[in-house]
Amino acid sequence: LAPADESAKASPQPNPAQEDHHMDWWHEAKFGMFIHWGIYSVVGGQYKGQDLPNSAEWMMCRGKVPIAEYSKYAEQFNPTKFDADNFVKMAKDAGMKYMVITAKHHDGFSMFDSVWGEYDVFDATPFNRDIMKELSRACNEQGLRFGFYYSQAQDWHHPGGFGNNWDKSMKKVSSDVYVNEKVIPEVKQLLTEYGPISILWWDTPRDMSPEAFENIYSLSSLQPGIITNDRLGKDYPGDHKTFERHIPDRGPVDQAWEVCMPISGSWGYKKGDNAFKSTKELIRNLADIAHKGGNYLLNVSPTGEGVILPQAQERLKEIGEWMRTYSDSIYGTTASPFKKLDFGRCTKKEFAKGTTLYFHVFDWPSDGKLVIPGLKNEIKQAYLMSDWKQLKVTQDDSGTIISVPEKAPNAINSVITVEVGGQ
Ligand code: JFZ
Repeated sequence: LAPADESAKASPQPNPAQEDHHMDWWHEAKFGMFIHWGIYSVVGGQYKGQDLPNSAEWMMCRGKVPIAEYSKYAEQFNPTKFDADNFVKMAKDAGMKYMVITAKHHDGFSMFDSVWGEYDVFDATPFNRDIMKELSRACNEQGLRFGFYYSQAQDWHHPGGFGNNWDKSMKKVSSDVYVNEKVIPEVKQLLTEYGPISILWWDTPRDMSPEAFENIYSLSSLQPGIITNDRLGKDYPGDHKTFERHIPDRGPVDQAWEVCMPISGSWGYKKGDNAFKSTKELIRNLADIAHKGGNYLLNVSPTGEGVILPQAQERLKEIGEWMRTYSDSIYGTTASPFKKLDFGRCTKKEFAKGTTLYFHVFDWPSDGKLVIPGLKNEIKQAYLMSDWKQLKVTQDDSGTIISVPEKAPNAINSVITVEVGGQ
């Protein structure tokens, strides 16, 4: 048995001067799954059988659907094919390290057994299950970080929520009423009854009273170390900046950031959506974002039956196959020291013994020479990440030239690992 004073020594006292490490896992992770799922998924962007442009999760607003009518979609929401373990496994197999799902989107429908009332998946649908609870459990069991998307301002169902200006039967109340009776209790519930929650993904900022902001903001302390995005309100930058759909030319250097993007054309399930990005585009996006120092939050859209479409599954599987060989060039990397490389991208890791650069080669050189302009550091070794085959390196005034085999090991992105000396 350890003497009492020994165990006291073993647990260090918190030191305020210590660095803040709560984002470490997120920076290490680089890649997550976003999920938009709700009762709108039943109709897939259609209203009265007609396609509504730009709808899916925005269907209620785009169609100016009265609350009483929209609520009825809950009666059709019965995703009997949903399997939380399967969703989580799909994310993990793709190499994703976290999952963020719509606990409540702008339509105001709660995808958990809400303390606020009955307008939720447990009470208002034939499904009668708490989807957030099932996913939280599955994520914890399989070792995936779990987080909630929560629409804190827009709520087209609550009379104090923002956004619904079409349902004239609504007797509006102040947004404080909405925040106090719905947002605060629901978010409190999500952060206390659903196990460890790693991310709170707010969407979208609107003017509310300063008290409302403060009260909502302070809830995050219920899950120490939770990470929040920058969409609570303009005075609340959160832990990271969110870029929407498009990858910035250059990532901010003084701030953590993430690109969220749907795998297809739409966030929520949209019938007939054929705008699926190719596996090539997705893998190269991941490399591009990592090159610029950000994270990639890639969205999938389950159907009303609880199915992630085969097109999405196939792409996730193919990304996973690439990741099984190349994930070391993604996880835990930081931004490229090169602004632009004609052949592709670069990511970087610092080790005690030196720096490793990962060159993501999109365009494989036809003459067997990969030229890296400006790289004049000592090269300790260079090898193909796919089979560790050592590569011959020469250097001259302009930079480094790596001799590579004729054929690219991977048609989408072949990574060459280069260990260098110096900074
Ligand atoms: C929001 C939602 O309205 C949308 O349905 C989806 O959930 C998406 C992830 O987030 O849409 C936004 C919010 C902010 C911007 C763009 C779309 N923006 O700041 O550019």
